[in-house]
Amino acid sequence: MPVTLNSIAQQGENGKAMMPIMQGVGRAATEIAYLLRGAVFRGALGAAGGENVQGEQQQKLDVLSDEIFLSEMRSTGFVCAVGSEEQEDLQVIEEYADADFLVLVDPLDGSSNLDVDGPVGTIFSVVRRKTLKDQRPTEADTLQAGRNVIAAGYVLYGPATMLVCSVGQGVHGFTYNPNSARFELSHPDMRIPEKGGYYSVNEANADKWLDQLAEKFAHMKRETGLGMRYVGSMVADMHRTLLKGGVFLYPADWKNPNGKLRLLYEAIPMGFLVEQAGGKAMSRGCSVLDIEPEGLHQRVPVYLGSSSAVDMLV
Ligand code: AFP
Repeated sequence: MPVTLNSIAQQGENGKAMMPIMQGVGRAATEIAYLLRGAVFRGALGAAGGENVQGEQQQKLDVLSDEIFLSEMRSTGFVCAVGSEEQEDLQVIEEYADADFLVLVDPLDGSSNLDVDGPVGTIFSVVRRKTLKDQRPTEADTLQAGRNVIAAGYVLYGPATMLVCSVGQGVHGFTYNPNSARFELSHPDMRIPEKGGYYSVNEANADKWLDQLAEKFAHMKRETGLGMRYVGSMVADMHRTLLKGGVFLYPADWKNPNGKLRLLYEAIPMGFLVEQAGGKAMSRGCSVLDIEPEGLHQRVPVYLGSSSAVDMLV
């Protein structure tokens, strides 16, 4: 009998809620994967015509994936609000505004890869609300350090669709089986190898890096002998880093003094997974999970991966 999402989601004290939430993520993943496969035939590729709150051009598929994810979180009955990279404000789910959990999501990360049929992903995390149940959830509920995260994960839309997640008891990878129409456990207890693997960074920015990174980076390359891979889609680059080892980084540079990646939507969920897989997740001088968020769309430099490689860079 294949091990399905529920058996992992139910571990821990929030199991009753994490089962429907993880199932909701699984349904959203299946719908988004289907949408991506047929996008070119339905005129769904290309720009939507608007910008998201970061001033980045939204793709039609960004907008559609965001709608799918919100709708699936609504259907769980356990989520009072969703914070999305594609939305300026918190989306309160009015019917369940007294529910205990909030979900933060980047519905379609790496969407600039869509034009070249490259891999993209969905990244999410779950926190418990801070406001009382009879109050309306607010942005303050989402501004919680990564140490408060209850569950996090990502979906990788690659040759197979994979859902990799953790409820704080290790990291487990599920692959969508089209025959059973289920996510089945394919990569139990993922651990980042301490040695080997690749470094993954947009090295074209090296001459602009801050924090004396260029010297530390050259040292790390010499000491570790790591090979190099970079897709430019965080989920794909992090999935490889989790499986093969090495380090993924998006550091600060003089054009992006806080790096490019969003604390709540990218850094914290991935940092949570990396620490659960035995690796290290650092920003400037501290763990990504110890940063107290100040805004929904805040950016931070990130260094994620095998401890020894990360240590040489921070
Ligand atoms: P897009 O969603 O605009 O493609 O950005 C993807 C991303 O946020 C993240 O997935 C990548 O790791 C990073 O940006 C790549 O950024 P560069 O293109 O600057 O290397």
